[in-house]
Amino acid sequence: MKKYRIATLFILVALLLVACGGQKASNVLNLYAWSEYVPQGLLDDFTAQTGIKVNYDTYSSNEELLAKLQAGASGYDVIIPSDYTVAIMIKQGMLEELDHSKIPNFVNIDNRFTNPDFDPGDKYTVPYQWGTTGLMYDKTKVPFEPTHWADLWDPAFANRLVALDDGREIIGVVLQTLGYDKNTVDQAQLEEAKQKLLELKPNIRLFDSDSPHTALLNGEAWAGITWNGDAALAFRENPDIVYICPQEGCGIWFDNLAIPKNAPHKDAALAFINYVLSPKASVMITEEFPYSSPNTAGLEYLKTYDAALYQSYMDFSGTNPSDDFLAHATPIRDVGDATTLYDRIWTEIKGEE
Ligand code: SPD
Repeated sequence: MKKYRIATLFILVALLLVACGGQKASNVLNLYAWSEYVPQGLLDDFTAQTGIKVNYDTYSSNEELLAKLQAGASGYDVIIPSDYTVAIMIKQGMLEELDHSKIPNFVNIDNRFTNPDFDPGDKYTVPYQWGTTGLMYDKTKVPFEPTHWADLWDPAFANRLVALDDGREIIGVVLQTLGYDKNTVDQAQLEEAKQKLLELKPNIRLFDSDSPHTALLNGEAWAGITWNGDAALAFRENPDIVYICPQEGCGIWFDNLAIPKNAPHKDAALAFINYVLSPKASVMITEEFPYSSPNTAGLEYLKTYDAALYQSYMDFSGTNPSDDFLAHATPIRDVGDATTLYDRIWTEIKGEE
């Protein structure tokens, strides 16, 4: 009789496992994402809804993310790479294909941001936030109104600039200042950019990609090369902050949710990605980290949830850039083997600190 009961129990457990696809549902998710980018409230709400605990580990650049995964870090379930890094990761087989049947909230994404050139068919990624890389300044501090990147070389900015701690972004800005393609692979142009960047260094007080707006707000810096979301955060605190796309052209980028190859908790990763694409999560993101949102349903929800916040999102050049603003915005691209050249130049520039 006892043997019979054990056998029955064994069969029941086996049936349950088959019903669950042969795997136990994950109760943990390891997120590796940009610092200052995913609200803690969002993570807590996801945990409350699903019982899945989220561990949030951070990076400050695409290069840091890529290097860590290429070095073999394997415990992560969800990452947020930008456009050109997605292209590299797809090329190197570093991403899992997404099961779109588990991401019904994908319909919330504005179709201007689906099927991007770096991931045709949205096979590996879904949009998280997008934005620009522009020039932010405090109009009460700067001695003249900057309109060009070239203005940042003015001695009036000595030790008064904050710059992103991001080689591709900053070398890209210098290439744009020189009138070159920001994705050039021409060695002579890159060497010239390095010299030009060395000339800017006396004006750079600090490199900071995590919270560059802090230096503007506390008066340490008067202007900076920064992402739109940092400018929006600064503008919320201080309406004298201005954010422009300089006449040589600014940057444009698209950050995306993705699952690294062999992620240990793929079911939790898909549940998380679907949750992040919900209108509620989208509003939490825009409230705390106001980059530009690709989520139409989220922006629609924001209108009724917080009309004042929606209006400030719509009115600010950083969050809702006009066509004019974007006319000369250029994305960073995968430059293949020339990446090592960009990396070397950046290391040498930083080594000068
Ligand atoms: N603090 C989060 C910043 C995220 C910015 N991602 C943009 C990368 C563009 N190269």
